[in-house]
Amino acid sequence: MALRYYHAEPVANSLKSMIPLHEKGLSFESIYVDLHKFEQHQPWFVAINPEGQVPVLDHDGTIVTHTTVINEYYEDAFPDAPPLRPADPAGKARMRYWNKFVDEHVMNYVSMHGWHRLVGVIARGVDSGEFEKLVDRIPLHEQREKWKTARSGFSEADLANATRKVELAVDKVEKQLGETPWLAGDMFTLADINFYSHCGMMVERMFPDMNIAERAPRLVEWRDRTTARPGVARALAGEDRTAPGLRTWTGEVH
Ligand SMILES: N[C@@H](CCC(=O)N[C@@H](CS)C(=O)NCC(=O)O)C(=O)O
Repeated sequence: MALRYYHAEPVANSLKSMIPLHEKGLSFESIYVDLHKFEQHQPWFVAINPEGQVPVLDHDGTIVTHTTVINEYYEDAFPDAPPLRPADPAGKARMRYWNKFVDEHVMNYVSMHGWHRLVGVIARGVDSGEFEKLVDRIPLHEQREKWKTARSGFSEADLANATRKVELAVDKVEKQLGETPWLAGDMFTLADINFYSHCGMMVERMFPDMNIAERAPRLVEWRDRTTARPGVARALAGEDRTAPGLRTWTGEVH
C-alpha cells in the first residue's frame, strides 16, 4: 500500500486533505508542488492531474482529485483507521451538508480575498509576455480567468460580496456550535476539517474588521480545539519548506 500526496503549503485545499492523513495515522509520501513557480501547470504535473491543481492523492496508481472526494476516499479505502465520518446515515448526511456548504458558499469567497492579496502579487510580478505564456498553460478555463483577474485586481463589488458570504458563514457556524461541539454533531469530522482549512483557521487574521472574537466566540474556541489536535498540528507543521520535494511520513500502516 503506497500513498503519495501532492500538495502546496498547508492551508486551504492542500491542508484539507493532509489533515485526515495524519488524523488517521496513514503513512504517505509528501510531494511539495511549488505554486510560486507554477509547477502545477508543468507537463509532469498535468500528466498526473489534467486540471493542473493541487492537491492530488495517488494510491497505488489510483489518482484521486478534489479534496471532498479525496477525504471520503480515505474513509472508504482505510476502514480500519480512526474514522472522520459518522457511521450512521443521519450523521453522514449532516457531515455532507456542511461539506457542500463549505465547498459552494465559503471556499471561493475566502479564496477570492486570498488571491486578491497574495496571488495578485505573484501574478503582477511576472512580465506581460511571460504571464500570457503562463496563463496559456493553465488547463481550466475558470483558473485562467482567475489568474488574469488576480493580476488586474478583483472588483470592490466582488470583494464586498465575498466578505458578506464569509460573514454569513461565520454566523452560521457560530449558531451550530451553540448546539453541537462539532459541526456535524458530537464527533470531529471531515466537515470540521473543511471549514477549518478554508475559513476557520485564518478568518480572524484575514478579516480583522469582523471582530471574530466578539462576534463568534464559540468559533474561536472550536478553532483552538481543532488546532490543538495532534493530527492537525502535524499537518500544519508540513509548512516546513526547508526540505521541499519528497518527504515520507510514517504513521501506523492500516
Ligand atoms: N476543487 C479543488 C480545488 C483545488 C484548488 O483550487 N487548488 C488550488 C490550491 S488551494 C490550486 O491548485 N491553485 C493553483 C492554480 O489553480 O493554478 C479541490 O477541492 O481540490
